[in-house]
Amino acid sequence: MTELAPQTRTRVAAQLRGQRIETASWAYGNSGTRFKVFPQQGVPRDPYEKLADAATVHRFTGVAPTVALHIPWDLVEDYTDLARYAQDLGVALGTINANVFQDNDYKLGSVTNPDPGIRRKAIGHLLECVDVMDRTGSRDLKLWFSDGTNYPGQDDVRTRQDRLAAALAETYDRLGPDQRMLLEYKLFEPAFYMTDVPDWGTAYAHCLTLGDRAQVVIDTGHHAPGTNIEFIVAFLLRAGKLGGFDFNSRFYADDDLMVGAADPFQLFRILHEIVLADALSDAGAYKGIAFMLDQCHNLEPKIQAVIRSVLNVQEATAKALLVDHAALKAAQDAGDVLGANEVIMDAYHTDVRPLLRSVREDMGLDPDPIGAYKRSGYLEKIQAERVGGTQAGWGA
Ligand code: LRH
Ligand code: MN
Ligand code: MN
Repeated sequence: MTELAPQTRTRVAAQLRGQRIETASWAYGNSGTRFKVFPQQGVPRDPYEKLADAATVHRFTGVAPTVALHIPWDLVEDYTDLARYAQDLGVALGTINANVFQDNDYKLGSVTNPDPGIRRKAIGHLLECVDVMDRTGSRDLKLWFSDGTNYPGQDDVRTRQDRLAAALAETYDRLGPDQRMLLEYKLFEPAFYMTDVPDWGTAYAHCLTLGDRAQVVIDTGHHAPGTNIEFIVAFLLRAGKLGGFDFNSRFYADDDLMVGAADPFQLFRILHEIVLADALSDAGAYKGIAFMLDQCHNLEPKIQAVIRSVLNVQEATAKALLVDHAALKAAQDAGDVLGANEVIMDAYHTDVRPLLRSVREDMGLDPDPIGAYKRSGYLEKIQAERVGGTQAGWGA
């Protein structure tokens, strides 16, 4: 790496130290495809053990202090106790993800179901999730609906939108003043003909109607191939409606692979828009973006994969922070197409790993989180300890 100017290093290092990435409880459990779940030894048997794994990721990376929960996958008797346990481990409970997609009743939809009784049940779950947030101190409720239809004519599109709007409004009204609703969209799957919240435009329109505390969440795996995701990021930032990310990688559909694995350049382009809008942390001009990982590690060792993902986000962020904004603006204003592109590519091609190693040393961490994790013996310990019981994971 060419030497960074001392002021640049200081500025970039401070922002990297302040970065926060939320990991997902379900990334630590067993998962797979609809064809097979390959179990791994040592995976958590309950939400408490998931927190212990998440705390391990934070211990080695220093930038992953919160854990997202999925209800009812992370069902416990006492959420106040779970929050206290998290605190003892040095982490906190983060986003609460509702789940209205795994009950037989939801075959024809949850909040958009033609049956009012089933819609009531689904809304009841969303309201219960806000009760959980009150106990865990979580700021964000994340809603993803698998609702949709498989065949033209199966149900009325506009009526379903009315039902969705009513459910969202009732849930939004239940939120406390410091709580937010994040609405996630997804192009298709499990519905194959029409999805009720298929894209950012639909999510944005509902959030606009609801109010300031309703914002859109972008899951990077939820678009048609070739979609310009960083455009969506820029548009929503400008509108004040970007609430967060579910980061992951995809080669084909919603693959939920490690973020930055399939297309590190795309991750960089997304983070470039974030940095341009001064939205990287709550210390910046645009506050409140939740940077979450929504991934499933089917083959690879889970904790190590989550650490790798955190490092991938850090590397893309460091590169985005190195873009010379003054040079970029000068090239743009001069209509210098290639010059402007070169500014972006220069930053992208910088090897930021030495910088990140030194940032970790400044934070009192091992400069090599994966090596340190492997040497720690944590995996061997949980493999020996966590025998028997039900292994919790995606869908458990
Ligand atoms: C849907 C989704 C949504 C769910 C998660 C498990 O594909 O991205 O965020 O909560 O997967
Ligand atoms: Mn998601
Ligand atoms: Mn998904």
